[in-house]
Amino acid sequence: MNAQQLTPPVFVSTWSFGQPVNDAAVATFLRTGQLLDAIEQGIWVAEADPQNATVGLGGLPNRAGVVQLDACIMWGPTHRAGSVAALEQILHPISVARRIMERTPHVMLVGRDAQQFALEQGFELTELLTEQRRRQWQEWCAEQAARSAAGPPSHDTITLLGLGPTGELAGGCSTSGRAYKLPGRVGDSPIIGSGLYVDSDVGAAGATGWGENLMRHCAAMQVVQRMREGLDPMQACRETVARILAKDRPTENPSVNVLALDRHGRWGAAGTDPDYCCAVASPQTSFLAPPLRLS
Ligand code: SD4
Repeated sequence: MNAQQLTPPVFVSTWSFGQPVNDAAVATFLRTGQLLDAIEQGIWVAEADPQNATVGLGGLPNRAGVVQLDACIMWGPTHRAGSVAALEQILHPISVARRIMERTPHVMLVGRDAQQFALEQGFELTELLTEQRRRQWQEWCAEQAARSAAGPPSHDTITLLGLGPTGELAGGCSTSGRAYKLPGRVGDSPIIGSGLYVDSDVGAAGATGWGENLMRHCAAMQVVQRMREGLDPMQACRETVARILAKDRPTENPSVNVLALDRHGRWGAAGTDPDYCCAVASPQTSFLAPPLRLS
């Protein structure tokens, strides 16, 4: 499959639930003309959806029954970034990440101190563990008592990349992380260069899947680096996943999935999850596309 190209503004995001996220991003961009607003408000859609078990409200909790969220945002033109990890009881971690980027000299805040920062910035506490997820967690706990081996974890992240008409690039990423993770565990998603990387000279890339298998390889940075060397986004994604597979020699699906958008409006995606797909949108079109599948 060859790389596709769209006229900006263009947005690409992970998984089928990326489609309403993209649509919100396009609508926000048409209304405000601000790419960062489009990224932030697009991601709000996934964060506020209680049916989404892997992002924000209604995300599956850690093994102590607490929803801990990771998110980051990156603005290509200034190469600035903001990130938050293990954040509890805040509905929109992507917005906290943006405040960190725009209002502090830092890139990343974590845990209780990140929550305190959010409260000082006017965010409110929200219970993110829904009754449905509490029941699922309790069932998981009962199964763990009966069988000591852990079942397959669920993992999906919303990663949204955007290109504006003047060539500006931005990206954001938000997740509740691996279901039933150890308290305090942080995955790839808030790590700049692992879950997300944006370089306006080249393009943007993001990752989704098993964070431990993505962050050991700086997956997003690898994709951008390959685009810098001349590969198109689809080739850069394929080469990155292939390199990770070659290095790790996995015996089972390592859940390594990546997504890219370059400064010309070309996009690409590749991954190992059978149901991984990417959502693509501009004011003219909105569709789901199958990525290159590797195993
Ligand atoms: C993590 N990569 O915490 C994230 C979660 C995820 O799809 O699901 N990504 O490991």
